[in-house]
Amino acid sequence: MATERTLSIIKPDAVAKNAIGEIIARFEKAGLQVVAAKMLQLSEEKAGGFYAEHKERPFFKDLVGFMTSGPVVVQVLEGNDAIAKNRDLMGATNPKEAAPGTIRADFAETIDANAVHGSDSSASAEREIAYFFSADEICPR
Ligand code: RTP
Ligand code: MG
Repeated sequence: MATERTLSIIKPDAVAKNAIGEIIARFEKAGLQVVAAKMLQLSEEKAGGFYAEHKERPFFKDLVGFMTSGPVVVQVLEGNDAIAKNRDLMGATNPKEAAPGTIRADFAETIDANAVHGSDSSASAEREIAYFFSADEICPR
């Protein structure tokens, strides 16, 4: 297993629920380290650019509307197998299908407001980390 970095976003629903700490605790307990973090209010342009791969999908407008509905916390997580490990911790996109004990099962209500984002491949992780962080904002430990 290689050491990897992945981008995590705690979405507006989870921030509004005051669940930032509980979610980050799950990453840390699973052996992932936070090496960069910031809270942001995304603009439509920034959120739309982030989810550009979904631009033609019917849910795109709602997705951008949701992601700009309140502040988010973006983080870079580092650790062994970080990309897949984070996706496992998150659970399925639709919280109704997410395995018990996953973040989405425990904190999310709907497929639109599903608590967290995580990069889905090493290519996405590289793009998404650079989309939010400059090199000097990442602090390896
Ligand atoms: P994310 O990118 O946010 O980590 O979520 P994901 O990989 O599990 O799911 P993805 O397919 O990338 O979809 C991005 C977000 O769009 C919303 N979505 N809605 N109504 C629908 O059928 C539908 N499908 C996706 C979800 O909020 C998902 O997180
Ligand atoms: Mg995705």
